Amino acid sequence: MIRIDILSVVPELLESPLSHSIVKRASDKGLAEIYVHNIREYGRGAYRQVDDYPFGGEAGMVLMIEPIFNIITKLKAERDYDEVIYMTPDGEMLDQPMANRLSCKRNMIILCGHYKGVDHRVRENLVTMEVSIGNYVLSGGEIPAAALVDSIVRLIPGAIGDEMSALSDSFQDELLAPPVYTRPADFNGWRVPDVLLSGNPKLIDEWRERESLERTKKLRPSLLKGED
Ligand code: 6GU
Repeated sequence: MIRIDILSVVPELLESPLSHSIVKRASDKGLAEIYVHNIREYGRGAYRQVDDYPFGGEAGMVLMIEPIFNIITKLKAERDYDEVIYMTPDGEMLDQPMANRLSCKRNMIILCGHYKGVDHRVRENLVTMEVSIGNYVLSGGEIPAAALVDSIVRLIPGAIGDEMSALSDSFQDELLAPPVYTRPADFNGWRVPDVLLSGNPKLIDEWRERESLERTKKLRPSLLKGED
């Protein structure tokens, strides 16, 4: 059982990705417990203030340390956490080996930034790991957190119907997955490769391996050189 606590000022952004498909199935089966906490509920005063102007002056608002400290402290009093992850474009890039590693953890907190980010003391004192999903900027950490959680949860044994299928994903063996086709075998003259209709498992396996290698060479040569 893996437990993930996600902290956000816009929890609504996380609702749909966590309540459908494989992530939902894993939750329903009790393979993963995923909770979304609204940081605003931990804000101070009648307005539940969670952000403020940056010291030194600059445009944009910064998430305050106090509400985040309070929620993390409360969660840590209830159980031990293996990681407190902050989603940020300057973090370590999410890739398949990172997802594999994190899928073996028990309890994780994922903090989503928003606006200009969080008070840096959160990162210096509370966060154990910083994760980015790519070299581009999104408006907040929620969509990246949803991507991270999906990449982790789908690897938990039992989350995917056919347990083999996560292992045959692209990247899992540093190769892209081969093409797949389904009926009809001929759509207006666009035909499925004959070998897939041959019924010969050995030929089909060989074709898939060859396609994987060729697609990787063409589309992601850096994977073959071990650069990614
Ligand atoms: Cl983790 N957060 C934001 N705001 N933008 C991103 C990102 C994270 N990863 C790539 N872009």
